[in-house]
Amino acid sequence: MLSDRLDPASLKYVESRDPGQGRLAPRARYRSDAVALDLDGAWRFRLADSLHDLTPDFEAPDHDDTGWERLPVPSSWQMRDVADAPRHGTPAYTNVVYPFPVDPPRVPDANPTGEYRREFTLPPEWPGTGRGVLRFEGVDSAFAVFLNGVRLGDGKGSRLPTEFDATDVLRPGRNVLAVRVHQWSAGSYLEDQDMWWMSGIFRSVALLHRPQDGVGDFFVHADYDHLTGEGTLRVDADATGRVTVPELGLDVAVGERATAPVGPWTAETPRLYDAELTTAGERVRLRIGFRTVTVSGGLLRVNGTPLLLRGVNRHEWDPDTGRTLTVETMRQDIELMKRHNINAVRTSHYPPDGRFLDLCDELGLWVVDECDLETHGFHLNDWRGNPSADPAWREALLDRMRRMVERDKNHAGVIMWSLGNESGTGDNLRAMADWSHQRDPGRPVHYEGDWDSGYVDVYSRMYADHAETDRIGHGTEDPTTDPELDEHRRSLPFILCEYGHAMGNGPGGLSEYQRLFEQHPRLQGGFIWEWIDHGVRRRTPEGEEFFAYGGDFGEVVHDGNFVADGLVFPDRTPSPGLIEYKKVVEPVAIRVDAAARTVSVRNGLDFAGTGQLRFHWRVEDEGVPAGQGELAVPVVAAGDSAVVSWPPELSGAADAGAVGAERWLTVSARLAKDEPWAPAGHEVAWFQAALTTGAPAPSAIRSGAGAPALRADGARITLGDGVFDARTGRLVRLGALPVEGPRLDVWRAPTDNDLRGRRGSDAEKWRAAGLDRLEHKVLSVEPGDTGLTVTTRVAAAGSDAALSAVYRWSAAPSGGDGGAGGAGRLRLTVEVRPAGVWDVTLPRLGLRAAVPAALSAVSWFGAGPHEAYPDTRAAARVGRFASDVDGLQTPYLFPQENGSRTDVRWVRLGPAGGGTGLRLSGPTPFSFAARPWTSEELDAAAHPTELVRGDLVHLTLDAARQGVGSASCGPGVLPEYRLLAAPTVFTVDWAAEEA
Ligand code: IPT
Repeated sequence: MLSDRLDPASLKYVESRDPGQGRLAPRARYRSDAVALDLDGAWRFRLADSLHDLTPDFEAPDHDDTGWERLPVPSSWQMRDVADAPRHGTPAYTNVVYPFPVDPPRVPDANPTGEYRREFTLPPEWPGTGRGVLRFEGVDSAFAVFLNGVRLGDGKGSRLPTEFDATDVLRPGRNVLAVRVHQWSAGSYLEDQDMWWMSGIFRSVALLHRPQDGVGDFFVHADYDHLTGEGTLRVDADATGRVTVPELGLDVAVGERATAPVGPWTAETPRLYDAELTTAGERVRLRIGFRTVTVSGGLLRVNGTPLLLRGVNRHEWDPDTGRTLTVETMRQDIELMKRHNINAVRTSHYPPDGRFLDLCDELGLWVVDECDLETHGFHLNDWRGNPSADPAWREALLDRMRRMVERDKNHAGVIMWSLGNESGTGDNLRAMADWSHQRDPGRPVHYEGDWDSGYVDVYSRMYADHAETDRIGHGTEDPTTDPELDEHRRSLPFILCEYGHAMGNGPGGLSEYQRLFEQHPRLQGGFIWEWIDHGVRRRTPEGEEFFAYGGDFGEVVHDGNFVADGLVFPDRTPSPGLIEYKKVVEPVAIRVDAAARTVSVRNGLDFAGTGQLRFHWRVEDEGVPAGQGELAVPVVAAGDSAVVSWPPELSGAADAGAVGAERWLTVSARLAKDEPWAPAGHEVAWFQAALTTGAPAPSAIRSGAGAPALRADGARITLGDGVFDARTGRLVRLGALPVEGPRLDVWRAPTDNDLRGRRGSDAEKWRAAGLDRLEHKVLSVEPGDTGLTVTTRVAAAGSDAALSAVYRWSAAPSGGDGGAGGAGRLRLTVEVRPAGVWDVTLPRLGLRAAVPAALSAVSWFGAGPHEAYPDTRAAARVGRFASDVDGLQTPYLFPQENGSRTDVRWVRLGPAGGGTGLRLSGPTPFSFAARPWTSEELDAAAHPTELVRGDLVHLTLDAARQGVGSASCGPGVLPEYRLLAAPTVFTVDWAAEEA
């Protein structure tokens, strides 16, 4: 029962649309010389299961809380001990669906409520005059604040600051602050972002002294005129004072305009000027970046120049602390982004911790700052009652917009305001846009959810496929639903605020998007969905770590691993998708003309020249270094190109003696000196050109004289080094190596992209066709004079469609024919021919085989070092690489096809310490994967910890693979990367080899 000493009316705010009572007007976040008391740290904490279970008088200064546990502030209470034994509920994940009945503004009776208490003493330097303000940077989702037993007010809007005036109740000595935080509130209806539901005081708390005659709020207007090179500064404030910019010799009154020649701020050249705003009572430190954002001539411009956004959507995430991040983690995110050629962030889908924006200003990222608003779950109820369209919610929505804009308005990096995400349509959104335009005409407004785009300044969409994006680029998109808006929308620049869904293996098709962005001026780039996998670090009872996703906490309603769709893993290890994106968006395009002996460099940056880069060349013969040096390239201005001739050393290396091996030239652009976000030598862009194609591979192994004869005796057939099972025709031994011989294989453990799709998933079709359960019928095993021919029919139960597979084995003469592994090389040529009706694509077309697990050391000459698939191929470079089998696995949170290396000329697997290994090579490059488990085991596992190493290494060797696409949310595999069943012949040579 509700404690009889608690007046139910005192809890009304929980289910009220009202954004808060007793709050101060929103204002900028800044640092000044005013005294501030950090209230982060260990607070006393008790979790009540519901409002019926609250502690009476918990706010009373003398309430005995000694029995309460201590919880860190900031944190989310569900993350407490989450790895082993969560103490206070658990995180719960849903994407769109509300995890409670949709009955706004009411929320469930089971409303976990945290009771927080802490004491503090005013520091000796606390002045006797002025005011005291309690500032909460973020509390999820509604809260009431009591100081010394007095209620100061309440608030909502989890990812936005709230301030209360504490002056009248502050005491010189001991003060007791008590905060009640509710998991669910009316505000929860506005916070249906695709992420874990978590609660608590998850951002910092401070008591700020507000001096008499101090600064309240101020707005820095710092424009840049690209025609004159002049900056214009005007700082508006609600106090009189002066603004000084020593470096510019500026000293002006608040509200007064001043101009000076300045270096502009851009994400590529994040020039900030230290400045000070001084009033009679306070000195505020400013960092000013001069830049002007406009939409003009149909383009989004900064300082007159149209931008190309190479962006990501960033949620705040840490696998151990959830949405509470340290400033080091924020910096790490930005450094990682900058190192991967990312130049823009959309703060999906709420304003980030303010310190993140300080760092974006400092290190240089374009920011689309998004309001804490998403009502996506109303979509599942046909948008009935959507707060965006209900006047009763107008104030709540406007309040959120105001609080974001007021907090973040002084950041040079913020170039657009976003109203929120996936909140349908409605006049409240228009009201937010109108307010923003009036308050800050200097920043365009973004919102994706209203495709008619009546009140926004850019046309924004998510997951539009390549064909539609191309039409938008041409300006030939379908008209708006409201014909009156069509002209307006056609005049707008276009961005893909989400694309390239980075869930699991992928996303595929990024290069094709980038080509469109580069081709059509109207397409100003986009933001990959998303930066990081929101996996929660947990441990199995055996102590093995894994990253949990939706459902792992027993949630009744959840969206599984859809929360794991980032370019970095939860621990911020880059995924192959990030490496691919880095290459696809590299800002400098290097090309080689081997015939003309030149290198061309095109600078794709929007502002900066290539002065910070040094160019370097390297020649390799079959991956072995054969020369390197610097390449003198003049500074290329943004948008310009230069062509330079090869230096004599490079020509020399290119011409050096006939090698009989493939010779490749790699040219790379690297940082000339340390930058704040990466050390000197960091590679920004690269290009490879083949200088020779190598010696032609032997097209056939000679038969006849010298070729080892085939011997058939009973159960075994021997051919050269190979021993075959006479009934199945499968290779069982190669020299001293036991082998589970190759056989046709088309299955892959479906990727997240295979498993989903707008028009049914590929994986469903594949399973329906039985591709995961093909049976191999041996039709004949025919030993011949010089070889063995095995004819099979491969088909699934219930189907008359089949793949006919004929395996032709031949042997190299002992002593070798010059090819590697000549001691006993076997050549296998496989002829595959589809029979019957094949109306599904194939995941892959190739072979599977297995060798003892001791063969764990892998080296290859081919593309690498990362996995690469036909449509995620841009970042893989040709070279010689080595790894152990474990290192070849990509640990996607949900196990799936991964780790396949492409364009492989040869691969060797051997024992770690040396000894007999297996060498596979072919006249045409192939792809390979080597795993401690089979594709079927990979397919069956839900977490990497469920995969068990056996005593074999399982190999897949592919002549062809289907691409991966981005169908988990977005377009599937592009037609050119779909793999159709077709007659195919491929050859792989097998040799046991000493190393
Ligand atoms: C889109 C959401 O904006 C984003 O938050 C995320 O959920 C993403 O999808 C998928 O991971 S909305 C979707 C209906 C396109």
